[in-house]
Amino acid sequence: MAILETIVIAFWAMLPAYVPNNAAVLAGGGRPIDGGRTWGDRRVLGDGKTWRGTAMGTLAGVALAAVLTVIEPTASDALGFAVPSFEPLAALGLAGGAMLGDILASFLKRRSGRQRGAMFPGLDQLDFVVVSLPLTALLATEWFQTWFTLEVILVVVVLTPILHVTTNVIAYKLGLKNEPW
Ligand code: CTP
Ligand code: K
Ligand code: MG
Repeated sequence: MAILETIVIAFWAMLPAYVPNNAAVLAGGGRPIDGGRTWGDRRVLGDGKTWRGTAMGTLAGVALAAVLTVIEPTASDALGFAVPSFEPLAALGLAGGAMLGDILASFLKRRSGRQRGAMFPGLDQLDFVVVSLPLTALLATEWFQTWFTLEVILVVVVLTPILHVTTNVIAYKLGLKNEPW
């Protein structure tokens, strides 16, 4: 498979996992998931993980997967190779897994003494991949095996941190995010 083709497929397949974090930034606020609870002298998750942000982020990812599924035949035709359409469970695994990964990362940040908004290089850029891919493999196994070949997974692991850093710097410069990571 040509490298450019692999990159396009990887990006397309991951879009429902990329959008939730950004949507959560825009839609976040309100009641924190941990309800303000602490474990020891630290918060369990912190004020940066809210019910509204999580729900809207997941919804945005699933909605995008639906749109991509509608335009997939046209896109595949125009590209000259097939890009994925999304089964409902694949959409849920990618979007929900991305939010879950972000929440688990915050848990690890609090446990390791990092305040809300502190950076955790590596984890910040890949937390949502680490959970969304296994969850999707579990929920939509055949779909996952069809699209997430070893080549696609390798491209995802390289492409995701680059995209993550770029979008977060843009969001920070636009005043949408408090930190550029
Ligand atoms: N957000 C949210 N719910 C989520 C994820 C994000 O409401 N599940 C919103 C919050 O307003 C959060 C912002 O998006 O402050 C930025 O997200 P993120 O960088 O993940 O959170 P941080 O505030 O940096 O907190 P943490 O240190 O826990 O990552
Ligand atoms: K994060
Ligand atoms: Mg942050």
